[in-house]
Amino acid sequence: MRVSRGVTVPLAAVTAGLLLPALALGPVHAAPDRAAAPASPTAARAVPDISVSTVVSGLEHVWDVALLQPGRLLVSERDSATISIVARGRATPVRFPSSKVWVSGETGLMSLAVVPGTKHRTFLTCSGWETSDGHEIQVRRWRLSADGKRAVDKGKVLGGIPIDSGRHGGCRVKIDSKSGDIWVGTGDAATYDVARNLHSLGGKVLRMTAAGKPSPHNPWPRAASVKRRYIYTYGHRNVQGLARRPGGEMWSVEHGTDRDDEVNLLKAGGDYGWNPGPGYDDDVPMTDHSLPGEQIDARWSSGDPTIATSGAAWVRGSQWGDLNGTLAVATLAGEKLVFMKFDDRGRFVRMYEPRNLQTHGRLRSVTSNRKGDLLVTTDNGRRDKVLRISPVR
Ligand SMILES: [Ca+2]
Ligand SMILES: [Ca+2]
Repeated sequence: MRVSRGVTVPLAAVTAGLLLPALALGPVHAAPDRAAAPASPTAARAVPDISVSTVVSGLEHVWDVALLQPGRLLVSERDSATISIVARGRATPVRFPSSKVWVSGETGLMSLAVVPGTKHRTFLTCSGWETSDGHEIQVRRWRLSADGKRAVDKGKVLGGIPIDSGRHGGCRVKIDSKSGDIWVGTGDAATYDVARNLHSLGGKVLRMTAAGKPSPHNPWPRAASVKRRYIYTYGHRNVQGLARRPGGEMWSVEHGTDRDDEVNLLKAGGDYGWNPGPGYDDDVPMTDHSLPGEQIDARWSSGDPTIATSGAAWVRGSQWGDLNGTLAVATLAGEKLVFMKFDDRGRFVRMYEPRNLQTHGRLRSVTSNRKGDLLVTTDNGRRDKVLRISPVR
């Protein structure tokens, strides 16, 4: 079902309201904060004021944040291929063989995920990686020393994710806290024959067991092509965010071309319709229904222009008021954090854009902490930060 292809944010909200009047739970225009004129004072009061504080600053191209013990974070910086432990406002680099990380353009040291049940000692990275005959994207496993000063390489979890110039390297890794399954969102390497190619790991969402084997519940668990066994969904351009809705499905967030960023609800075996054709033609639709078979439309699309949607997390906790249960999405070109409300069936309802989350430049990743606060990374290139976003109680 085609839900919304709004051109601008308020229009998207209006469109959703027109299409789905019974589902417009508040004012149909985007009412980002108290400063916007509310159509319904009751609804406006249900959106809390939001406070922003700096967890750590002085970083460069912060890509991701993962939770260690309370008060401690693991943080990656893309271009310097740095992993740091952040505590009490200070970032202390972790020693590891960072010279093996392949850095170019959009690719470098990207996503992080701490493995549940390892006392916060084992974690995964998704990064560019030097190989004997070139470079690729790899998911690798690491073990932190007891003092946290170094990380021992525990080897490759999954390699062979393609990357060429460094453009469209993805890469998001998430671990299901219950099953231990590893999810990886990849980019298409800006190469035309990757995203729909079921023998390639690029332009996909992949799912593995905790041991790094293809999930036996994937759509093609016994495919002759081993790579195909890892695939959960395909036809993606450049997956930047993955977030499992509490009690529900995995969702992806990806970059559009010069239009149509997408938020997708993932269905096993689904084709999300990116096929840039010979020569890498960015003019084709982000979801091209003229392709053979069924293509699945985005649940939200930016329209024209893009805002470069990136990392995302579902917001948890009654302290968030109307924002509880929304998808918080970081945007790079848009330079803002937005909250997207979807109904129980995954249909877009409206967008909230708090004004004080529009003044921190490019935003890359969103992580929900144990209290339900959001940890957001900036990606401006210098003086980058990890921000804590919380509702004012
Ligand atoms: Ca698509
Ligand atoms: Ca079709």
